[in-house]
Amino acid sequence: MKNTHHDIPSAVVDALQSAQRVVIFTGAGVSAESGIATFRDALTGLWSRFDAQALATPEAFRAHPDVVWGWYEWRRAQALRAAPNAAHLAIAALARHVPELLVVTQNVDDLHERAGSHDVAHLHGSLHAPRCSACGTPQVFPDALPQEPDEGRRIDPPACTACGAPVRPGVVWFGESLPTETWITALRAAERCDVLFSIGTSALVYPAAELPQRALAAGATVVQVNPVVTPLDRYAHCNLHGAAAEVMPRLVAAVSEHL
Ligand code: BV8
Ligand code: ZN
Repeated sequence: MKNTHHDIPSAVVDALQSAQRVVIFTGAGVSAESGIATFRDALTGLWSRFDAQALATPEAFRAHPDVVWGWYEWRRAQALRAAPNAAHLAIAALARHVPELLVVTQNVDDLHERAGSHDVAHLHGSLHAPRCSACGTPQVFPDALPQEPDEGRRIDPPACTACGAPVRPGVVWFGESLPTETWITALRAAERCDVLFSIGTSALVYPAAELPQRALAAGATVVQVNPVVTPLDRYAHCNLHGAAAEVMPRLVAAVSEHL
């Protein structure tokens, strides 16, 4: 049941039909068709001289708070302007055909929620949950940005409403631990599920990239959706090489036809 391009293999449909528990593991590729640059493409303009992995770190925020805060505010503005795409909507629809479905995302946008997914675990935090870098107090920002940050704009982070220290994005940076509760929930779901989909992720960032391996080890069917080959291709039961916004609606159509 290896690589297919356009039709959905019946074995995938059958696995979904008989599944009690499904995990949908997503990365930046699922938001690509909403116009949100994937992590590596998000470095344009001023940030092009930085490497994403170098910029998404506590050290970079300490050294260049205005560059890092400007980058995240530009990404937050992108996310606020974006709309869920057919992949997000199909994933939300799939939950209606499966007894238990959990979305585990590495993305920091809220497009899964806006598409109607209810159970979403954010392994790497959210652009929409800024907090104080010192006392951790959550900061509430108006959704409409004060000014549309253009690419490369440096913006000084605001001061914490409680202690005055710089506010930071509510995301997990490289070198930072994932939120413990969320990680345990994701790990348990991967080890108990019947089917795990890995959609739009380069499967390079750990520990998140461990989830498909944990599901495989526990005997689940693992299906990957990605236009390109990733390190997961050789382990997945099926690799659907296509864009998520094309593949996922066809998959949900196939599942609902057979019901
Ligand atoms: C931790 C939030 C330690 C921030 C992110 C050496 C070996 C192994 C591990 C390490 C190592 N050195 C360091 C590490 C650890 C490190 C790590 O894994 N580094 C990697 C790069 C080697 N991990 C960490 O630091 C993690 N923490 O380990 O803590 C620790 C332990 C205990 C106690 C204390 C500390 C924290 C990692 C979290 C980092 N934060 N995001 C932000 O968003 O700014 S990760 C970030 O990069 C994204 O969230 C994403 O997960 C990841 C990759 O970004 P992209 O490539 O853009 O996105 P993605 O991977 O999803 O790829 C896009 C894919 O979509 C592509 O495959 C593309 O083909 C596909 N696609 C494109 N279009 C479509 C599509 N697919 C479908 N349809 C389409 N239309
Ligand atoms: Zn504070």
